[in-house]
Amino acid sequence: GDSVYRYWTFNGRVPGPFIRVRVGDTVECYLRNAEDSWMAHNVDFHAATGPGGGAVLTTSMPGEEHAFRFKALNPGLYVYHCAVPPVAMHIAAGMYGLILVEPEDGLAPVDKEFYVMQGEIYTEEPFGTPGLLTESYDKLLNERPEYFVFNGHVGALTEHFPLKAKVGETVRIFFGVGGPNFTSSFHVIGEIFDRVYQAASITSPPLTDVQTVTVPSGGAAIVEFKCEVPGQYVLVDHALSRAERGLAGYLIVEGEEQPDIFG
Ligand SMILES: [Cu+2]
Repeated sequence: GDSVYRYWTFNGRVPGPFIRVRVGDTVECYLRNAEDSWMAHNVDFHAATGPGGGAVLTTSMPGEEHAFRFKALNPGLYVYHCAVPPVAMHIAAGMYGLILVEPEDGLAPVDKEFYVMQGEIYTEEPFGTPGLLTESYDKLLNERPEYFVFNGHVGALTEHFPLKAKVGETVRIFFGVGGPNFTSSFHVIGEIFDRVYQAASITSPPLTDVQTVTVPSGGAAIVEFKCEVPGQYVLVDHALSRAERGLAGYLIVEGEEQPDIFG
């Protein structure tokens, strides 16, 4: 049977919605906490300049709505998350996402863009136990997750929604780590990142020809590469024990074999 985990979410999904604005934009955020919610929630945008990234201004008890606005001063790819204490619990429960602040001239065009976030799930039951899982506050505080996941659940980017591209296309992955605790060694097996915007700094020149990029909890990176050879590629955190706890995604590249490059 399936393992089931009761998430807390932004807009019913994990990660939360991908938000895309431009530097200089004023972002208006309305946070409404559902009537049947169990507790207060809020949102801290790492893209915001101001106390708590908006956490205090948006703190909402069940049934309440609060709004605030911020001017996006710095381009980049930023994490947002709930910041109600214990913050690690709200993040582990699924309350994280990414907001892209594009530079004045936007990002260079690519053929495909993807949104991938890494997170951890802490449960009383061991990895793979079927049925409704119980969150473990003890394992959370000891940083002993049972699950590591891309986009919210085991299999999200493998059997359910693999990334897809064609030979010759350029791919951009907006990669973030919700965490709450573990740094990712993000890698795509069989590919080399042509460009990496390390720490998601878009205003710095990208690194070129990179195998693995370190992405801290509460941080992000943008990676770009051309798909030259068809086949199945595997997104991983190269701390590969985590692959045994659910952390993997597929990029499926379709097209003609390229025996002069690989074969
Ligand atoms: Cu929350």
